[in-house]
Amino acid sequence: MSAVRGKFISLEGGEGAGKSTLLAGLRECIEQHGIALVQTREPGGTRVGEAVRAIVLDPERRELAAETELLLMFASRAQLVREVIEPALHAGQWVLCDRFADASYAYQGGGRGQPESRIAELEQWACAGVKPDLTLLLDLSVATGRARAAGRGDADRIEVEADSFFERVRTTYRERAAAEPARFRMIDASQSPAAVLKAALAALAHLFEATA
Ligand code: Z5A
Repeated sequence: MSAVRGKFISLEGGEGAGKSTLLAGLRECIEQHGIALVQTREPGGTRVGEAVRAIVLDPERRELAAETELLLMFASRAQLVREVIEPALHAGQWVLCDRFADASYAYQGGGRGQPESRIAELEQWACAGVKPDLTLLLDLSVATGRARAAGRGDADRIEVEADSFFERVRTTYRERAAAEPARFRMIDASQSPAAVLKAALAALAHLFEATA
């Protein structure tokens, strides 16, 4: 067990924003600093969470109510916090997570219209105080994100939504970033992958300094 708690970094953004691409580069740089890292994703990251992921992204499950979708996202998150994130942070490891609670505010709140107060209640209960130290928001126009994601095969249950849904998602993310500037760093995701990585590493600099 380590005396120093690890750092928790989440990546957020719309479809095709480049989170997976950035994760690979970030992972390499963090490990080069000699920091033990756990990389995970939402929904998913545990056996229970991956089962939830299969349900919520299944395009055949058109019957899923917005309330059920929201609860399932938090069911996956509650498990991930207890099984993966909190034990890793407690052991001094860093956690790099592809999406976290902000995604529920953006997609289920902004996108589906679920009340923000209800999402906040669920966050308080399911996350038990675990919150990212830093959230990198990859901001990109819906059109560019969708163009990048096109041609990857069949769209999942959320990807089939209209552009207006993803515009609301983007607006909610940007509002959350503006409301919590100390936690969020918004990165222009229309830049090259190398420029996005450079901006992300600049945003991580204070975390590396705190660890040195
Ligand atoms: N969801 C939710 O509704 N509520 C929640 O609480 C949570 C999630 C946690 C997860 O899907 C879905 O769950 C997601 C939100 C919802 N639905 N949507 N839409 P996912 O994990 O399968 O997919 P995603 O999170 O949306 O990511 P993505 O679409 O796979 O994109 P990405 O990882 O951000 O992008 P990428 O794979 O790195 O890049 C996409 C393409 O662009 C690829 O060809 C790259 O080579 C290219 N790329 C990447 N970066 C660049 C740059 N900088 N320039 C040019 N091209 C680039």
